[in-house]
Amino acid sequence: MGNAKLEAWVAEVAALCRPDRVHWCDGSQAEHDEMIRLLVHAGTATPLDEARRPGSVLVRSHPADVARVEDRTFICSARPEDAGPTNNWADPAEMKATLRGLFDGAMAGRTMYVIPYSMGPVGSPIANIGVEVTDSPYVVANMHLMTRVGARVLDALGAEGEFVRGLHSVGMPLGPSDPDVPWPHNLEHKYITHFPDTREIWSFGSGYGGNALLGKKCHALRIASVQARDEGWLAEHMLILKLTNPEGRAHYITGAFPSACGKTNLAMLQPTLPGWKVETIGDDIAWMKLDADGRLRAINPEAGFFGVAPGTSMGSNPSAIRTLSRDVIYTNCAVTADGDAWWEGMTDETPGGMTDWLRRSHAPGGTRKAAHPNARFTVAASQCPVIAPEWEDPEGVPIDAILFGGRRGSTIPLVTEAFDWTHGTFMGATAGSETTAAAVGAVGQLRRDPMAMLPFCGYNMADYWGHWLSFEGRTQPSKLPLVFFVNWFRKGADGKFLWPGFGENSRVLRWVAERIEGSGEAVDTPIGRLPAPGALDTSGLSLRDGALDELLAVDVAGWLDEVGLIREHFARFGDRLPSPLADCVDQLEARLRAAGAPTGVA
Ligand code: SAT
Ligand code: MN
Repeated sequence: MGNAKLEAWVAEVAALCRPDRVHWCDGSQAEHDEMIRLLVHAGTATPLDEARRPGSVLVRSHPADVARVEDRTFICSARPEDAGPTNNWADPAEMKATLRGLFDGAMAGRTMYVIPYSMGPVGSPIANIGVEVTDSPYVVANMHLMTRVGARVLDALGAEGEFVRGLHSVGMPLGPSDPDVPWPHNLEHKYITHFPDTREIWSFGSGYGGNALLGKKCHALRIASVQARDEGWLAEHMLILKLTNPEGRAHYITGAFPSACGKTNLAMLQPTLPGWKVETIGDDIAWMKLDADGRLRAINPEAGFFGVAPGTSMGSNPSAIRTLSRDVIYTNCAVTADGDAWWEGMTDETPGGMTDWLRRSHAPGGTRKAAHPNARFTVAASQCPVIAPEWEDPEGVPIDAILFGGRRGSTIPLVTEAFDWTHGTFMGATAGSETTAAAVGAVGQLRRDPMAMLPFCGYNMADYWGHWLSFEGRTQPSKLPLVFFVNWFRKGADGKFLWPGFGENSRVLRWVAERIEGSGEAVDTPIGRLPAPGALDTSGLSLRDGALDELLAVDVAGWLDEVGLIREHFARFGDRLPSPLADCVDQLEARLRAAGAPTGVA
């Protein structure tokens, strides 16, 4: 028996978009193979060498459609203040009228695919169902890998179940004699729109990544953050990892970092500390609910990785490289003369005879990059050699610690523990990071990216902080995870990174685990708890002279500047700012002034 609401909605969007055909996706291998065949036939995808990368293709997008478009992303809640100052707001009725005009006949000459998907293991109490309707076989093939698609989802939905409605079109209808192009999209009109009150997503004009794979940022973060607010849980831009110490005791840790700041690398980290082990639960999104015992349990709502390719190598992330051995969709990478994918940082030497992501022949040694900086791989998480056995546990895993972080060249120490949940929320709310190529726009500029959710929070960010703060009253505070702020990207006066990062980050994870267990030593400082001298395991690590002191010092002058920036950031939210956060910044400043004053003590 079908779901009448789903059938009615599909009929309605088909009448609006007027595709040539409607195809209900079953998520089968045969269907996936057919999508890949269509992409190759259309010139969108090129098969890679079957011996080197079995079952894998390289897709090249249009150069004007390579990343999320934040300035074309809208939250269409009833009132502008519901979306808040960090989102683009549009009136829902007006936006619907605009979109209906754009979607009218938008799928002519194309097939409309109906993709029933589950975010999270099918049937998990934390999972949620969505249906994406799209005219892009590239989207279908990616959704096959990134979500759970097919008949079992419709079974779980049942006759009465509710689902998030996602309508997507590349926005390029074809007349009867129009030839298709390799990467159909709409140069003039791009809209990534969310209607949180009705749990709808309408996305027009882009075929790339988070603009088009609607289960990911649009559903699992922007719509889900609103559902989570309404229902008392958390939908976060976080990796989830399992850390096991040499004695076999395991802890689960989440980490919120902006796009392209190393979430995938941290989730798959190979510890340099002997006997320690990291296994992956997720690399981008965590949904967390309080269980009957009052602990936060997390699932990874996704089934695959849509990871940044550049910089991924056997040195930086060997587990990712092994994950990518077969059945991968590469997007905007270069292709080598022998039919393999390549990107900057994959190998020390740039191979000769490559074709770049724009199909030009690539000369090594030039300044031109062979792969786009936001080139991506799409691959099933089950292929990851360090995926944790419990990664699909429908109950989720209990979270012991939350890490916030960003790319900060100065001021912010390697690791700082929050005094308590409220202070941890303050740390997340004030996180700053230098921008990356994951979104269209300038790269390397400092912006506040609270909880790494700046582009992904579906409602007023100040209310979202209030929601975070509310967890202290929803359970015993001692059952909540510890909160830390980490910064792998600190630079010295010479502009070089002070910390080696990657596998060496296990030293920070070790201290986090010891803090969870109550054995690790910390000192209270004005900004939070820092590792006590000697508490961070640096055995066998060669750092430059003074680097560790710099990484773990409180730069009072730098922090007083930071306080000014935090005040500016908070001022954007007016009286919507929760008062505990205003108190936190006052207290931080008072502690810094006391420490900085000649007679003061830290
Ligand atoms: O393009 S995505 O939004 O899916 C990836 C990212 O920016 O994190
Ligand atoms: Mn992300």
